[in-house]
Amino acid sequence: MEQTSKVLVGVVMGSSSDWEVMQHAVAMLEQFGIAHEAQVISAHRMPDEMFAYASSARARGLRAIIAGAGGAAHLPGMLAAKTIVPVLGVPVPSRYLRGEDSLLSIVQMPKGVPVATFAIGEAGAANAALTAVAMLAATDDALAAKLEEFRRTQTAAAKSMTLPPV
Ligand code: RP5
Repeated sequence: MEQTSKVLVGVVMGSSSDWEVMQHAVAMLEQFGIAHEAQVISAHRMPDEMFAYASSARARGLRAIIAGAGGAAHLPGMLAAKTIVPVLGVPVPSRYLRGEDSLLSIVQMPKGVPVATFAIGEAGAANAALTAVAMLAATDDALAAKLEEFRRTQTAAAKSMTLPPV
């Protein structure tokens, strides 16, 4: 998944079972041509690797980390505890509580250690990527133009929506 240019956004998730949701973040980054990487890093099952990833993120040039996890979703918060690179948290739907557990685990960070938390599931994953794009677009006019075009296309699609007769 790693690209040739310098990786700007890291996408991590607690399990390969999160991929179904998190692939939507990766697809959006690819749509905008953002150099990224994607891998499994489990907070509970790979704590040393998680700490190493967070500790080295800034020095490696990452400008944002998109972190998805389900259930007791500690990955985004623990990454945020170890780096000042912005962490965008995606609650992955869980088997028993439909991702409400994931959402609450990610969103309720203590004051001083922020995780920007998105919607549960696919929309959250895509929007986390779009937020990373917007952050990068602050210093990249070509990327900003692409993002404006994306929004225009979306608006045009909504305007052309019709409803079936009653
Ligand atoms: C979390 O536990 C992962 O993020 C995943 O959402 C959940 C279940 O993981 P698996 O049992 O499918 O590996 O750590």
